[in-house]
Amino acid sequence: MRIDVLTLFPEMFEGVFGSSILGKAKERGLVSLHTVNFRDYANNKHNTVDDTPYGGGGGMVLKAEPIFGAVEDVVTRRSGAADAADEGSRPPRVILMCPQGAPFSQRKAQELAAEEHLIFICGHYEGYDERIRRHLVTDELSIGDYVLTGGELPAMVVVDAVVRLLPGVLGNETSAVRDSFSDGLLEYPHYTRPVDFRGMTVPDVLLSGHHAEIDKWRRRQSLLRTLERRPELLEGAELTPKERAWLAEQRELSAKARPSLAEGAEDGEAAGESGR
Ligand code: 4GT
Repeated sequence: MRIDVLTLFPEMFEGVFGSSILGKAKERGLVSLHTVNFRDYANNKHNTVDDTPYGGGGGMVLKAEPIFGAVEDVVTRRSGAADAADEGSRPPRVILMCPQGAPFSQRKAQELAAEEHLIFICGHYEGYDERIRRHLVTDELSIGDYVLTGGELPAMVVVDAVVRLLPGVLGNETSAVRDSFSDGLLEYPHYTRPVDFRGMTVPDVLLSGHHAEIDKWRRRQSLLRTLERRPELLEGAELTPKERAWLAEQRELSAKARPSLAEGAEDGEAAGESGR
C-alpha cells in the first residue's frame, strides 16, 4: 500500500511514521508512507495556501489550487510508477480529515486496508474551499466529535489503524482479528504473571488449563464489559441466540446484584482485585 499525506507540517509525521510498528512496516516494504507539503503547489509569489472567505465573515479558507495541484501531482507520479503501471491498479481514495466527516471506525479501517493507494488531506487552523470537498475528495472522515487545530493528528490515527491491518504488519497474524471491535465487542480482561500482585489475584479459571472453560469465561467477560460500557455496540455484534438470552438475563440483574467486572468474577471465582 502507498500512503501520501498532504500537510503544511510534514515534520509532525516523522516520529509516528518512523517508530514502532509503522516504522517496521515501512522498513519491511509493506507500506510506503510519504508526506507532501502542499505549500510547494501554491503558484503565487508569497506561497499562500489560504485566503479570506467570499461573502465575508472571519477566518481563512484553504485555497483549492494548491490542494488540487498536490493531489494531481501525487496521482500522476503514482500512475507512472512501475508497480502501478501494471494493470489492475485502482484509483486512490482521497480522504479529507474534517470534523464534519463520517465517523472513523474499525469497519472503515478494514475497508481502507483493502485499497492500494490512500491520499490524506490535512488542513490547519481553518476550513477548506468547498470545491475540494465536492470535486477532489472521495471520503471525508472524522475521528470524533471534537475540534482540533489540524487534520494531522486525525490522519495519523487513521493511518495507524489501517497499516496495522495490512498482511504481515503485526507479528502475530491473529492479533488483529482478536481486537476489540473486530467482532463488535470490547475485549475481555487480560492477566500475566504474577498470580498474586499485592493481594490482587488472577481469576482461577485462567490458571485451570481448561481451554473450553477459559474461552467461555472470556466470551462472557467480553459480553458483560460491552453491556456495561458500550451497550449500543451489542446491537451490531454477532451473537448467538444463547448469548442474546444470557445477556438479557444479565441486563435484568441490577447493577448491585451483578458481580462487578472489576472483580473479574462473573462466576464468583476471584476473591480480591480491590487495589484500585
Ligand atoms: C477535528 C477533526 C479533524 C479538525 C476530527 C480543518 C482545520 C479541520 C482544522 C481541522 N478537527 N480536523 N479531522 N475530529 N480540525 O477528526
